[in-house]
Amino acid sequence: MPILHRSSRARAIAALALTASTILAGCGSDDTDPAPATTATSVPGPTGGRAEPSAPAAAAAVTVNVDDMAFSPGNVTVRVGDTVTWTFADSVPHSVQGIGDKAMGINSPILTTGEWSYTFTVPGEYRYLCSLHPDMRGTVTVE
Ligand SMILES: [Cu+2]
Repeated sequence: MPILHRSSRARAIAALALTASTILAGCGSDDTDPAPATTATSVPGPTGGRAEPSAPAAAAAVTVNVDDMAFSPGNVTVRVGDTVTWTFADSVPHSVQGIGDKAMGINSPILTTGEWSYTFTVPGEYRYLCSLHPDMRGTVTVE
């Protein structure tokens, strides 16, 4: 028992000493350079690679025309991070509405003119239709 007491007390003293030295070191570096260390940790690795969805360099814009009661091209293939823009130019209004849970975010207003964009961040196949003309369908494949 006394041995245990002694060792735990020694441990406590050691912990105190560590804490004290840490505080001292902290105080000392507060005046000098804590900011550069923080900045260094937040810098992302330069070798991101293709798997990084946040790499904006490869992002592309793809346009789908909404005209003559059809989406054209009806099937487009994009890469993660790419934005698809639907351009509405028909004499009747249309919309772009995703099919299924996965495509829930694809949900444009009903438009006759103008455009609507959606950026794809998750790979997969996204099917969509026009809510007013369900025969109008298209697919976006995200690689
Ligand atoms: Cu339509």
